[in-house]
Amino acid sequence: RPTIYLKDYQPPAFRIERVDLDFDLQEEGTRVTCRMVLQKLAADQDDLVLDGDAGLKLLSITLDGQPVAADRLHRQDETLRIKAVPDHFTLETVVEIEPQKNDRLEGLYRSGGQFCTQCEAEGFRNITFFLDRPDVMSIYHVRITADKALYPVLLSNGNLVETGDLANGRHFALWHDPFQKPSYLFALVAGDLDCLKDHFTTRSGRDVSLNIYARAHDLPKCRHAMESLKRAMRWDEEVYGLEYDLSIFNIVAVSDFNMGAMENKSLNIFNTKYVLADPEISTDDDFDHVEGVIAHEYFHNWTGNRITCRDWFQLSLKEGLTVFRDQEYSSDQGSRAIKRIQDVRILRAHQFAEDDGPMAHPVRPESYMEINNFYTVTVYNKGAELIRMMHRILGADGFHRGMDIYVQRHDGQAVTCDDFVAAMEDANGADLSHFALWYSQAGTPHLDVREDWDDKTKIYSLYFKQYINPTPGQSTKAALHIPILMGLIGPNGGEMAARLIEGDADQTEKGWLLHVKEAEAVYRFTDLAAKPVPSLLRQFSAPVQLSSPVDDGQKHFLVRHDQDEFSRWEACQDLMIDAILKGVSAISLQKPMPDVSELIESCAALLKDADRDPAFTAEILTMPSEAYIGQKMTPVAVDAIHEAHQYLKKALADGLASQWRDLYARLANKGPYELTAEHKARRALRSVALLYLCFGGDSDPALKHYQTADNMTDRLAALRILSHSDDDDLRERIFADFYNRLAHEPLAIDKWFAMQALSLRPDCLDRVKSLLRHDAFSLRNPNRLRALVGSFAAGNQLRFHDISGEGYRFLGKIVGEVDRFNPQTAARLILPLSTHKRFDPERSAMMTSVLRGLAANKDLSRDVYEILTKSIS
Ligand code: B3K
Ligand code: ZN
Repeated sequence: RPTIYLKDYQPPAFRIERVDLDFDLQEEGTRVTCRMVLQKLAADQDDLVLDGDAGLKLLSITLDGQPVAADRLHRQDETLRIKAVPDHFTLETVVEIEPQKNDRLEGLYRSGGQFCTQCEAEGFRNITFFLDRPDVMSIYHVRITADKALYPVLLSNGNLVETGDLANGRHFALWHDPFQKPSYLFALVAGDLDCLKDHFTTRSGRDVSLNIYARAHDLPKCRHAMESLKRAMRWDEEVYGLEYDLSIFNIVAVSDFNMGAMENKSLNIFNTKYVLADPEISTDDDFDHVEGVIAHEYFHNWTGNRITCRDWFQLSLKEGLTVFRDQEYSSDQGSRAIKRIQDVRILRAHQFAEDDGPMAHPVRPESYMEINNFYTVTVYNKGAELIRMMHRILGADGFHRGMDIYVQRHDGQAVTCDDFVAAMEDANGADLSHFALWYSQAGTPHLDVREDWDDKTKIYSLYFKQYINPTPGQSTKAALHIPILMGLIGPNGGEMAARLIEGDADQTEKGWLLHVKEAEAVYRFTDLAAKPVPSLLRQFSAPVQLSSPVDDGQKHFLVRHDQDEFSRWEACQDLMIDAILKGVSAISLQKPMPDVSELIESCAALLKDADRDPAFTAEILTMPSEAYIGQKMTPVAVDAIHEAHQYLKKALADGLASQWRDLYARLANKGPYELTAEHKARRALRSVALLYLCFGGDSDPALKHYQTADNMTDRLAALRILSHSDDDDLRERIFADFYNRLAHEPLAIDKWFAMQALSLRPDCLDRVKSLLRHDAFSLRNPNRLRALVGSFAAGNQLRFHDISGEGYRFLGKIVGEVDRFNPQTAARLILPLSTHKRFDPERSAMMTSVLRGLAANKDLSRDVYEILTKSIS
């Protein structure tokens, strides 16, 4: 199975000036006619080589109207070669495909009685023969014909040009997209859908009709998405000066979808999970996710669609940038500090782990076997961190000047990450060549910091040392340009003014911005009356692992006094992590558990002050996950981590029992549910209080919470607690109640499956296995599969990694089955096994034996094959 390399990139040999697609949608097969006008670009190329999946049934092919003789055609692997073509010609192919049997959910497929497409990255070649690569951009005309009663709605990209009725109860629609686009942005939808309509007037006065298509029953749940869309459209005008460019913008909700959503030009297709939002089925977090993904896909219209990627190695060009844009958008809608905390949690839990495992790759990868495996947290979230660092280094104004140049220069083009960096440099007269190493070097930098205080000279020094562990294919690493935002805090808790006498840094409103660029760097500050406490890496200004000179006492001080909220949260998390790690070693040495009274005191102080910012208090009092603690040690002490985690939770529960009780009572719902920031913050903190309140083993408050809930946030908070209960009757009763109440809402039932898969009860896996046979379960629906199997394997460290190895074997079996029809989702599901090197020899051996067992299958997909070979080697 071939590996594709960035260094082998060749520009396309042909241009497609125009393409006319004709879809004849039938129940038993779809005929696709594709007529393209081609222009040769490379004079030395005699043959045209088109991409086309092996499953395409070629019915006819003509060149300038003449059938192409069989001896001029050569089909091999996923290509069709047409020998000796002229410089400029029209090629027409007719193929038959079977969307009704397409369970891969790539290309054109039918799901729940409707047709839809997913073409990124290389799905278009499952629809027709084409130059299926992002640097071939063309103008599309699309005609769709289908049964009118079954598929009254017919959609594609761009503007609707014509519709009409045909014989035999059929009808057609003709769409024209005036913007050039690569094939991955093509989309088609046909179905019986209702539509929520609205409109938006752009700042230059263009009236845009906005439509969200969904099943009739779900239409009321589309309002939040619609409001989010309008806010995002306005925000992009105000912050980036980017305006929407057509008079129509459509969104379609689909329940069988491999990913979150897809930014097809003017026809975004969404997983229902990221469009539908309703208090009865969605938590407050779900509402935020919908808003974030709606914004993300909309923002792609400029960063992705108008300006796209030259090749798939440049994926972060559009994804990192667009994630950064959606993060900033969300920060502007709610609390910036909390958004940052949540984003850093995701980065650390998933991206740091990826960087530390066999799939580690740079933000701009150098090679791949299957591109779908590279839609990763590294390309997306670390990619967004790179953009964020440039934003910080250049300042907001400088960054926006760079964006303006990027858009002016490259509109309508397919470009590279280097082009983006060059625009930033040119707009600012800056040299980012050293910084750009972040794109090509994989691995999370470690930054060790030491301090020194000279009481005589009153000079405070900080010594930085950076290193990156080797990653696959990159054994040596160069020092990176790491921007460190920091402050110096005086004994009274205030920010200390100081003078920098050594080191490369800028003074900013938020503190010093240090530019650590070498393997070692020294900074010296003077004009200080006393030894400061350093507040390092404020706002998480760089995606690094920092080991800081700050001791426990100083951390408690920072929790109280740091003006940077992210750093306050960080200091408190560090203290919790420390306490748990000490607990883990106490368990293994059979020593008494650590004294956590000081931590309890700090938390008590936070609770006293809870009303000032309840949402922040909820974040800071939420303990780090068991999986995150696992990242801090090798091998991961699965059971001891759980025990130490429970120990700290119990200590916080008991040590602050009366505070939790008071807080819980004080935050009680005063009136019905509202989706305001104030209500959301109150619900968040109250859920945390409930968790600690029940931790002693008293389920009553959770039961009452569940029974009186008038929204999913409250209901799920209670259900999560009750899912661990060893009171069988209670648990069965509540889960049955939830199911019966919400059986008609697939997104709620996904939660029902997930909560059972995340249970810490010893019988969790048995329950998961029996749920596989539940009527409502199907391996073919990715949301359901992820809810049950994905949650168990990726979210339940204690039970998945049970020393029996049953969890591993279970996952192996499911992945083997799913891979036969949906490789993309199978490949994601297997990832928890790829971390076997982080576990003890016994677990590691069982994990690799499952991987090897799977690898023995000759029919593995390219997707799963790549993960297996990289994990086992
Ligand atoms: N660009 C799509 C992801 C496509 C994934 C293909 N395997 C969604 C997004 O990032 O906006
Ligand atoms: Zn995206």
